[in-house]
Amino acid sequence: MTKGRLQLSKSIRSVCLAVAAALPLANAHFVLQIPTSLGFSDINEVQAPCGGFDIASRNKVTNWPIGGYPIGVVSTHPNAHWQIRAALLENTEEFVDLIPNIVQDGLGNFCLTRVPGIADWVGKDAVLQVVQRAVDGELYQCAAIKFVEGATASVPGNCRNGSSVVASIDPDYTGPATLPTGGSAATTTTTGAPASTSTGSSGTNKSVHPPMLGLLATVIYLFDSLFDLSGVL
Ligand SMILES: [Cu+2]
Repeated sequence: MTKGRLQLSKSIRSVCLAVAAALPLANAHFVLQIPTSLGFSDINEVQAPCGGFDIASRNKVTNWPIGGYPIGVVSTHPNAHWQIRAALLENTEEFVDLIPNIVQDGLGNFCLTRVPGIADWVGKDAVLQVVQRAVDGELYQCAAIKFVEGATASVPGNCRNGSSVVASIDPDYTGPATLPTGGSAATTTTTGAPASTSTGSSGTNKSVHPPMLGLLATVIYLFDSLFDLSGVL
């Protein structure tokens, strides 16, 4: 490695290396742990769409109930912006948001307990893409998935939140994603009991129009603030 390259690399990595020492995954920007990813490469994670891995790889396919499946990551970046998307394998040019974008503070484990599937895609080969935008720019990890009928999947014990992790829906999000009923699903609770909120109506996913999102994010944020989640965050 040349001196110039080394210095560039050092400056890019300085922030996440500073905190990586405290985490089991040294040097990693972020690692998708749940569901099983297509693979992780620290160096190639900046490459869209899947961090350097073949988007068509189907070595381990996760069945993803429409009712929701957990996403668990470990991040070494303190201020991260997350985009959770999926594409059909037959059309990997077109990713669709599964939930509104998430903003997250804090380091370490981060768990979204209940990310809904796309009912129209049941039975088709699909790819989950998790995009993190943070200090190192955009980073990518993918997983081979297939949406299936069914209620919310259980959350494994290793899908959890670091003690300092706080997350909420990005108030600037204006995209088309639907929000799961009982909005706390899109935030960071790891218990299996995301109580219904004022946003809940039916058991199906609810379309949220852009003007609603700011209010909704506020509601969810307040909702979470009202409850003592210190034991599960
Ligand atoms: Cu990094």
